Amino acid sequence: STLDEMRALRDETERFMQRYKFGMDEIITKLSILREEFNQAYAYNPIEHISSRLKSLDSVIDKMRRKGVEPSFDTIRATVTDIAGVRVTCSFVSDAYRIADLLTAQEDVRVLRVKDYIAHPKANGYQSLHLIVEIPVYLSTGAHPVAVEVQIRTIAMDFWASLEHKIYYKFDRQVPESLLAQLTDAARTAAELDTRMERLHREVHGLPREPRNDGPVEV
Ligand code: 0O2
Repeated sequence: STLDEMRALRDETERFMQRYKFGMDEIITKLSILREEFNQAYAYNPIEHISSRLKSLDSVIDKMRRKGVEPSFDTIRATVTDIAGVRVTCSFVSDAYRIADLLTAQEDVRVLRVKDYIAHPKANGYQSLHLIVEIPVYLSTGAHPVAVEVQIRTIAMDFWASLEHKIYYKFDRQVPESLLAQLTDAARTAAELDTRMERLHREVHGLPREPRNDGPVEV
């Protein structure tokens, strides 16, 4: 009956979304372990904060519409790689790359895509290191690979991005020119603060003035 079909679809949707939640949980555990271990081993904390969110089904469908793709479980799986999202806030830019390196070096983590908006900021000034990774989730039916988007950024980048995000939605994606210019300018100030803070930190710890620069660059 139609009712049975509706129930079946509901159950399939729940199963579909649940896998992303599990993938997110796996990544959060990995990051939390790194964070705790760093604290114990080096009395140093490269991670300030970890947050996560599961994209709502509504936002997933909106995104599919914007991309002009007909939503189905298969097309969503193939096109929306940020259903599971984990955000890592670090104090310093070098920590962002260090966390990315440590996570992607793990055997069960497969890198699908790297978007380095730190080395190559977006036109509006947005900076962040995005990793789309795939991780196996072990269910009663076996291992299922799940894509998780990991956004790694500094506190300054995060501060900027959260305000920009609010403004973007307040103006329904049509931000007035003058505000855009001020935002881009503020992004420059944030990037400059990051550079100064990193220098200070390195000076205090007797490290070379410039950090190594061999992080991911693909955009
Ligand atoms: P929300 O509301 O945060 O979920 P692609 O995946 O390649 O088709 P997409 O999704 O634009 O294209 O990829 P990208 O550029 O990596 O952006 C993914 C996410 O990064 C966004 O998710 C935002 O969270 C964040 N982001 C990207 N650009 C900006 C920006 O200019 N400002 C801010 N504040 N955040 C940004 P969503 O789904 O677009 O939005």
